[in-house]
Amino acid sequence: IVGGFPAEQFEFPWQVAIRGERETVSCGGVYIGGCWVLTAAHCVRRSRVHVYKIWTGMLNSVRYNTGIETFSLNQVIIHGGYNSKTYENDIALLEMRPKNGKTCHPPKIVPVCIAWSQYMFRNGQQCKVSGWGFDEEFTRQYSLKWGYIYLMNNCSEIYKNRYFKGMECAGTHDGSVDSCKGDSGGPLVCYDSNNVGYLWGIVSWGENCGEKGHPGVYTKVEHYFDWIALHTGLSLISKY
Ligand code: 4AZ
Repeated sequence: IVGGFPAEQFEFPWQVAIRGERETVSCGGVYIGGCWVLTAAHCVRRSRVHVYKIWTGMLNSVRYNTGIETFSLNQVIIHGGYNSKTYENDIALLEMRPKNGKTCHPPKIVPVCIAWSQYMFRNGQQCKVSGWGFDEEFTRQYSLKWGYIYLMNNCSEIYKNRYFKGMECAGTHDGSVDSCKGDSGGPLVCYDSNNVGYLWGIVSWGENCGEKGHPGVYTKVEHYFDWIALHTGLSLISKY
């Protein structure tokens, strides 16, 4: 995260870390209930299901803290329309393996609500993005950070033929707060008038980080509501 603030443990209780074969945080992810985590498709490969680990309750990726639980995966579901060149449909579901008959729902880990309508939030809405990715000095972060960014509706002009349906832009006017390398797969959460958070985006791509005029691009979760409901079987809030 470029700019922003250090997070406290469980401040973003749906934020998870994905660790790959190199025992570092490779991506973020979002707990949505049951044994299910949402992330970016470009973070995972179906064939690597056995190497990934999900870490919940983690604050600092090099300093161990109590409250961490780790899960192996049963399944990686990558969206059928994912295009690794254009990052269209950059969304994947990870199914965690419940540990010795227990659940996938450790104490203090809370599933995020999924946005179900394109009308819930509009241009200029303030939202929070979080992750363990690079900061403004392009330095790897070990402790979770978060920042305020704003939904933007001008990205079809900014990114032209690289901006597709199912993508959403967010940033700040001066680029001082942004997601960056390593934040991919993590949550962009917007808050309604009752201060209930809804998952609106998944960190996907952008031209560099923290650059004025180049907001971050997010997978627009609402666009994939039916796909998520179908593959997880979770009873998400009714769409109608
Ligand atoms: C990346 O490389 C990346 N500023 C993630 C987010 C953004 C840029 C790059 C958005 O994973």
